[in-house]
Amino acid sequence: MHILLGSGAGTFPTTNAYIDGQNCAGIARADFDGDGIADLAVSEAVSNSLFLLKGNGSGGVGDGTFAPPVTLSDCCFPVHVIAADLDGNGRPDALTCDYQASAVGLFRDGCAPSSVPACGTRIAKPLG
Ligand SMILES: [Ca+2]
Ligand SMILES: [Ca+2]
Repeated sequence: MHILLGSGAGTFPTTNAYIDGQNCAGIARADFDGDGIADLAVSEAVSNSLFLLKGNGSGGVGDGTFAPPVTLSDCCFPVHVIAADLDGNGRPDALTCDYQASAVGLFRDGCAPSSVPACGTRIAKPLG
């Protein structure tokens, strides 16, 4: 996954690589750790992973760069990810669409230190 930062003049002079040599399938943007700066959740189907990248910056303002990815284990070819607060606790959760399991995987509260249940634990929700 590469992020091309725009110049504001229709060009993208800076490219930052974060996840090389993988098959990134989906990206969701949310402030998963509650510091006011946008973070990313990236689904990677072939390695059965969900990557979380914490946005860099200070004072709640991001600088367009991200910390190295933290890998969370998914099981079944996650091909898409969305961010939404599914349990209504005010913190975004990540929901993956797991192709090989015909299920969705729920990662609650974006791997924040105070997450309950444990950070990065996938909760399978079979479809049908
Ligand atoms: Ca954040
Ligand atoms: Ca939540």
